[in-house]
Amino acid sequence: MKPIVLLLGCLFTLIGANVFAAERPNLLLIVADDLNWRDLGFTGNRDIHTPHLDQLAAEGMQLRGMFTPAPTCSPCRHALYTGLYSMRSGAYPNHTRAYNGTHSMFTYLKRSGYRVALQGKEHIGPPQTFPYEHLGQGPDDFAATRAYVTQNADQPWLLVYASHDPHSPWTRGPQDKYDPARLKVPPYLHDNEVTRKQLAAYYAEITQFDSQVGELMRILRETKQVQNTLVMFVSEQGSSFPYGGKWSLYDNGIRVATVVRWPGVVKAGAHSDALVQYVDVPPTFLAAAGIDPTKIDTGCPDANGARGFDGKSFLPVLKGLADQHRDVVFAQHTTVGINGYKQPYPIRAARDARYKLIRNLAPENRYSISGIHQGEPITSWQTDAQHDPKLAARIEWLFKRPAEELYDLATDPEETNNLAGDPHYAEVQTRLGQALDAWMLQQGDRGMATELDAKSRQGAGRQKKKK
Ligand SMILES: [Ca+2]
Repeated sequence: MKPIVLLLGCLFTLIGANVFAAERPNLLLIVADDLNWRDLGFTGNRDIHTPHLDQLAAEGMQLRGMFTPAPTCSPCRHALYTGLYSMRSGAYPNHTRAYNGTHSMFTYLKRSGYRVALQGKEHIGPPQTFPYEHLGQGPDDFAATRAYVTQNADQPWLLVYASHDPHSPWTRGPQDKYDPARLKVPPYLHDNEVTRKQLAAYYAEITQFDSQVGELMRILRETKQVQNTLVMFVSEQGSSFPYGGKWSLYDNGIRVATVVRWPGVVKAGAHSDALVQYVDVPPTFLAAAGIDPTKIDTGCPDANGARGFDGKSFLPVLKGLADQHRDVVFAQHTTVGINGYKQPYPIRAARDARYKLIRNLAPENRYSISGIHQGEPITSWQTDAQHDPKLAARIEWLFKRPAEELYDLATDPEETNNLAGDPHYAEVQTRLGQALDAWMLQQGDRGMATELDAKSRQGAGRQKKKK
């Protein structure tokens, strides 16, 4: 009897494995560039036209608790592709690269038989860490996309589609759709003519990005892969307006609009508020492909010598089996090496479902980079502030902040009422402070010393592409 049971067991395992292999989904990750999570139709902006993304959200699950661990292009993409936080991987300033020997989801999926490619913006390195085929002549080369996804029907594929939109300069898209005078200016921006004009141009580029998403979905439909492809969209990180979020750890900077569409697995029209981070995306993709992400050696140990991912799979959230994933999410911002920076102004943050603690590690310095502190629209804001003390104070906050900031996101989503030092919130401040300390230790993050090392972590990656 026993040998027969054993034989049946083996047969079942073999058949099971084969069936599973045949069902491995294609993986399409769509990444915008400098898109504030609020600036989409489906996240509530009534001025913006994003019909294809709204459709995607209706057909998939919205993850409302997704956060990037870094608010600039290069470190946030490294975290998204490697599953490692910025300090540990060495990819923490902008225009950066991971430590030699670090692997990424391209490595693991390629090893397991996927074809792997990236189309559009790279801004990551070194090339050995990201062994993908770089597709086509830019994001608008959809002939290359179509050729890639139809190359071999027997082999699943991963495609990261990384748009350049809506990164500034805002020159593309249907500008006639947006009348500056009629827009509702978001409350965190100062409303004047310069802001409105720039906002209209930025919105037009968001619609341009949306049309790229429409093209990608059309290709999946026409090649009959719309059922067996997991599509994930992420908004990347905040926009480059002052208070638009980029270069800051406010929610405008680190919160990410995210949709996952996977027919048969993820319920259409669903949403989750579970806290998740970019570092959780590679483990989730591996789990979706039938690979155990807890067995992965990332090639890049943390400060305790552990070699696995910083992230973990949120597949149970996608399947509707869990509504929680993380207690706290983390983020860092490194200013050294950013265009136009004058003094180091390192920032760290820990956020739970309700509160956020931000630490400015060099509050004695002034924060000044070209992106938000120089040129337009800030110059026009400064002119208006000559007769507006409230606006003047708001502008000054962009340059100089206290050592600690604490916000209650439930009552203060714009993060304008700093509760740090308020005895009523002392327990919250201590708890998030301890979580932040533990994270920095695990990451080997030495604060200011790490900030001052940032230039050694720049350059020599794949070519950085700027519009
Ligand atoms: Ca970006």
